[in-house]
Amino acid sequence: MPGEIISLLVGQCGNQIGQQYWSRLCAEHGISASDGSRNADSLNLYEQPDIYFNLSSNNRYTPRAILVDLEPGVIGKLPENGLFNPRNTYLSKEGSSSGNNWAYGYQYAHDYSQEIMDIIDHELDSCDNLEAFQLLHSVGGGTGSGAGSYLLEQLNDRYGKKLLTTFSVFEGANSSVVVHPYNTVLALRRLIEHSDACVVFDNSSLHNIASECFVDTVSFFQINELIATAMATFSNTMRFPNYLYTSLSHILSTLVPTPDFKFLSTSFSPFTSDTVAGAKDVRSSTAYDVILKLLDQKLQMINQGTKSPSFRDDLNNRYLAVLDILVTNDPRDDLTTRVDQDDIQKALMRAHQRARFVPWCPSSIHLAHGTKSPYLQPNKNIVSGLMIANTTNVALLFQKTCSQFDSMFARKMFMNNYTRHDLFSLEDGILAEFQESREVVRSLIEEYGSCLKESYLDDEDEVM
Ligand SMILES: Nc1nc2c(ncn2[C@@H]2O[C@H](COP(=O)(O)OP(=O)(O)OP(=O)(O)O)[C@@H](O)[C@H]2O)c(=O)[nH]1
Ligand SMILES: [Mg+2]
Repeated sequence: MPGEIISLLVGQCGNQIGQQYWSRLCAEHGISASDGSRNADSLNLYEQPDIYFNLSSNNRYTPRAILVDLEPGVIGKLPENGLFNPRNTYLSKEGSSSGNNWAYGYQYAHDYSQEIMDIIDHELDSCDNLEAFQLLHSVGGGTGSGAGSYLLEQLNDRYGKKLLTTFSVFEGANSSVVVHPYNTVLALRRLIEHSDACVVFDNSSLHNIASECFVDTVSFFQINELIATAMATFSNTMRFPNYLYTSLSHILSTLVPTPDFKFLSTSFSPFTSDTVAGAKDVRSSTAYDVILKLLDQKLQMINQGTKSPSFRDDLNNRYLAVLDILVTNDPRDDLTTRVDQDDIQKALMRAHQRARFVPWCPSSIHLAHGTKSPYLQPNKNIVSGLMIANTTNVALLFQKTCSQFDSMFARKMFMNNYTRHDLFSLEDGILAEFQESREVVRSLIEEYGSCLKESYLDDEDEVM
């Protein structure tokens, strides 16, 4: 069996996304989302739910997930829910949020790190061969951002040989969190320094995509449905293994060419009522349509719709690596859904002509064949697909956040909120923290700029 993956759901956003993600995994594996039970008759030989679920002695599937928050709003209600393990939840003693303060979240996780790490260690005991940790969080608030940052440092320190991945939600254009540029830059430094891969979502783009594909007005629930669908398709080839991309390390070895360029974006098509509840109906889609549609920048969950003053056209969507996961009914069950290989070849040829890669990377789009869960309604007219792209677009997102950071930091706005915590109580200490984090992000953006050059790899040789 491929190695297990333990997820850390931190803060409101991380927990809300996590709960929708596991509802989806339950549906895809015929597991009851209310108590983790599963009808033994429904066991399918090909699936591997154990990567994400622990099967207990009483035949219940429990998510390999640890839920952390400082306020009880989201996870306080969980004991009523029989799916998650109540021993895997950590709620703050004070019961109040960090108030969108990265330093508060970071300090809190530092002070109570032993209790949180004990929960993680306990969960590890139920794994035979842990492959990865994955952090689900937002970077603009305080808990997911600050406590998430501290936990990443700790996990890297203690389990550095395991993969550390994140699903990180960035603020939208109309954010209600005024200090989100500070929290984001401080968290981004930890993602850069301590993770192996980060899948980035941007709430503005998700909002735009959701308003196109849902019948109702857009809420976080719907946005999270899109994220959960992308995440579930990301792990499809591990949970319904074929012969390729059956482990996270295999997927990442295709997508992450160097440790610097580990930020990934996703696009999905089509979101239909087949894939998410409440979405508009689409009658049919073919592999050909999907492969080409996935290159549409409007579908990118970090699309830079509005250009900021610092927008650099040269950084606009140059790929370093692309993996498409096409999902169809299982051909072992339904021979009529075999996708036409000629169709795929033709689409890939066109896609290769359209996609712009950086000059030193092989410009090839990798393709994996995913399997639609046998527990979901089969629909042989629909092929859906996820594109996971390593693209320079993330640098534009970081650059936009940095410009907002710079204009606030130049006036030292809201800084006193960050000095109220022991670890950062000295003004020099917090200033250094801000400046160093900003410098780490600046240097990454510069690296994205350099990687556009034909001579990028030769320049690296000179440095060495
Ligand atoms: N996509 C998505 N974004 C969310 C969700 N909940 C919150 N966010 C975004 O994340 C940002 C801040 O994060 P929260 O996750 O609420 O904050 P937190 O981690 O709980 O930290 P506190 O400041 O301590 O409450 C918000 O401004 C929202 O834009 C969610 O369910 N889905
Ligand atoms: Mg909160």
